[in-house]
Amino acid sequence: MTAYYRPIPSQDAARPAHALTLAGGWTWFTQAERLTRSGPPAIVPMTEIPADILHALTGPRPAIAGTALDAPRLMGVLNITPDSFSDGGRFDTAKAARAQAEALVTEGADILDIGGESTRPGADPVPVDIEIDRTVPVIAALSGKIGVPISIDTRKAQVARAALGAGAQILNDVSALTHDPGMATLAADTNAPICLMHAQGDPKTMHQDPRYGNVLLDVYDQLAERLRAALAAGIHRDRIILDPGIGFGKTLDHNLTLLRRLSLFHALGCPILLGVSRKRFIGTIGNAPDPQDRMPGSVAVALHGVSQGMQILRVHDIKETKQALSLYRAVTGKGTEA
Ligand code: HH2
Repeated sequence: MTAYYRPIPSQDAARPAHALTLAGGWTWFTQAERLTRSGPPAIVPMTEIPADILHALTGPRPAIAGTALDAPRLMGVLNITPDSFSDGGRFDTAKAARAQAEALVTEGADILDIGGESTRPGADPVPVDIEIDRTVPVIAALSGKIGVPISIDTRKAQVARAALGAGAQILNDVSALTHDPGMATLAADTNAPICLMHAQGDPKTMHQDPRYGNVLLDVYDQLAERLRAALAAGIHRDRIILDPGIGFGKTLDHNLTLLRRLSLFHALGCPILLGVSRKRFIGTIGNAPDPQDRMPGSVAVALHGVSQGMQILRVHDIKETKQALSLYRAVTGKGTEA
């Protein structure tokens, strides 16, 4: 019976001398929750965590495109699309997109994530040339001038290659190399850091009755499998970010089950990215049908992600999240610099 070990993270000021630092970050742990597919969870001391998992849990995460991950970092979302679920049509001219990019950086984004294809449930795929036309001129205009790395949110190697050519430094593939095999080769050849996100199904159909045996452990196993595939393709471990893919082929209950035990994903030994900003479950629980009204709920869940040690938060509302994060960091005692 495979056992999974989820560190129980704490930021309490009363840190025991023997506590271990989680992933070189801002949380510590002395215990783990041992999870299996058949029995109830059990809380075990860290001495019962197998050595290889302990190594994965405690190793500091290397910087990504020059961005250190020993503190939570904010990735600002910029969708240059007519149909993204929350900002579609707002930044779909090059001028508006550039202005928004500059605003996000001024407000405190550490990374800018630029996308030209909506992946919201039910979205239609966008042809490569259109995705390139939307994103590449904006990336070219911003690159080297905004002081933070740009990531390209695409599933397609041709788009990713053009974006890297224009100055993007990070790849964000919501299909985790399954949509276009060329992505793996591109990431391996260019050494560009890449985010591999879990999704069940593709955006067009993923919301139609998604099912899991055990959503937490299934997503964990599938991300572990994607990580192995990336390593086998020659992508260096230091260049890989993993993401449980909140909202991608998941019901409200699936999302909540994942969010409650996010720290499990640190056992994969890579930095974790969390994208919850303005997503549907926030509207459902927070009684906010309009995505524009979901900022407070998004900030609340982002801070929960920080308490679980998530290194990168993908958010639309940088200014508000930055303020919340600064205060959260100040009162939880690990400096005020984040
Ligand atoms: N979510 C969205 C898009 N890309 N990438 C990662 N790594 N993780 C996420 O959770 C994620 C993502 C969906 O949000 P958004 O970009 O705002 O909307 P749309 O796909 O409609 O453009």
